[in-house]
Amino acid sequence: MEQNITEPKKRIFSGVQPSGNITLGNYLGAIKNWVSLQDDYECIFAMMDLHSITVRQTPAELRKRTMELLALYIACGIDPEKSTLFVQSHNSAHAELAWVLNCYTYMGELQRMTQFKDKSSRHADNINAGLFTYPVLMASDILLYQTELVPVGKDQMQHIEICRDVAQRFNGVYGDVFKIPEGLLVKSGAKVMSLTEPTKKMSKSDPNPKAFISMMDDFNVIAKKIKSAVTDSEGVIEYRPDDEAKAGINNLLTIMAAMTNSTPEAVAKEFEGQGYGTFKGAVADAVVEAIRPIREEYDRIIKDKAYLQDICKNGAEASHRIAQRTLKKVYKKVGFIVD
Ligand code: AQP
Repeated sequence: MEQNITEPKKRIFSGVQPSGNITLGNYLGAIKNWVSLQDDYECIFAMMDLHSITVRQTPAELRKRTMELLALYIACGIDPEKSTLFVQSHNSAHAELAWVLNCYTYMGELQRMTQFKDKSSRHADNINAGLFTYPVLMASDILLYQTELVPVGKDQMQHIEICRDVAQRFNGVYGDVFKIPEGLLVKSGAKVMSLTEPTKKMSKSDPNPKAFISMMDDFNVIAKKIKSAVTDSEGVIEYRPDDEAKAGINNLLTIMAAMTNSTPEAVAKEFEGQGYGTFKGAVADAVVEAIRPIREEYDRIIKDKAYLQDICKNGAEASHRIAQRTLKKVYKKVGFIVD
């Protein structure tokens, strides 16, 4: 994606919640794409800990996973010299703008959100207001930085839409306060599905560990999970995205395509006439070989606590500087006293 070098770089914001160990879905749908965008855009990536407490977390584990997530970002290829990396809760502007935008978002809009419906059915004992207003905090994350592009997986596109609606509504009342962002999807891997229920998306908080591949899984566990992934009894390797009966094979084709920078159709052609066992073996090898160098890098980085803390500190300062400009503007527009 080339830009005219005389123009300032467009800004990108995205993040992942430290709500579990990152899955292959998070990697293929989001992080892998971020890596390739770093040279052409001004990138800001956060560890979204504020979002993660919409579901109960164990405090010590959340702290640990937040730093592990930072180490994993870097191990995946996010370069702290090129991109700003910070912990969401280290910048209070996110929560502050979210309060204001809560007052410009309608209950009806939030009630339509698939993620709310899904998570409230999975956590029926804890349907808290944060779970409901999650998209408003996400809109604040994005709008604070006058973000132009948000590289996310397909599951988050509905939240990007509501972010755009709220921003346009606010701008409609107060003038051009926010840049209207656009979502950016990868070609292959925008929605990686569960290995046990392939009509459902792969999630790091899935209670069944066989459903997802964690970037932290042992390599033999990864291979085993892929080899026992649910498929169908037809025995034909063909990409039929609209056929639910082929959801398992479609998913493995999508994963293989994302791993090899190909397309599911091309992968299906390559494995035409072969058995599911052979194909699953090849997918397992491709996934393990892609994760291996990331894990080696991760093992090295996670030991250097001072380095990671330094990145968090610098990232918090940099994000604060940008976010404050937007927050002050918003406060002024709505009538707060700003010095
Ligand atoms: N299955 C997926 N396929 C492709 N992309 C995915 N993403 C998530 N799951 C898939 C993308 O990963 C980024 C970070 O997601 P998140 O952690 O902010 O929240 P999420 O979308 O709710 O991810 P999970 O794994 O399902 O987390 P839990 O289980 O905690 O809810 C986003 O860009 C997302 O699109």
